[in-house]
Amino acid sequence: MRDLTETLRDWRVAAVMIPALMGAHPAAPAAVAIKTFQFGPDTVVVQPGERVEWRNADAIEHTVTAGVPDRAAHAFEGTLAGVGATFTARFDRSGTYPYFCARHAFMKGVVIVAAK
Ligand SMILES: [Cu+2]
Repeated sequence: MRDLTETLRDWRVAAVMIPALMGAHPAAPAAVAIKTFQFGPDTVVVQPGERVEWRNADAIEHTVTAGVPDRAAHAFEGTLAGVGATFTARFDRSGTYPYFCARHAFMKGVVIVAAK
């Protein structure tokens, strides 16, 4: 015969599992590597509400700065100090979001947010 503790434990497991099975967890962020002074890929396409994560593979500081050089938009801005540093931004509205590195203005990328 099952005791109360066992029944309660099963309910807790169900409470954790059901949202997971229903897809309640957000999608993993789209990944952009920053390596040898390049954003790779330099163009990512996500759906509204999704996130992009940049990860620095260089031993120097880069930034992910919204806008274009000399016209930073500041809608998102991350400073990635060295190897392994990450920055994540969530994009809720459809549109085209150019960005660049404020330390090395030749480094450019774009996030395209479009509903499927
Ligand atoms: Cu840079």
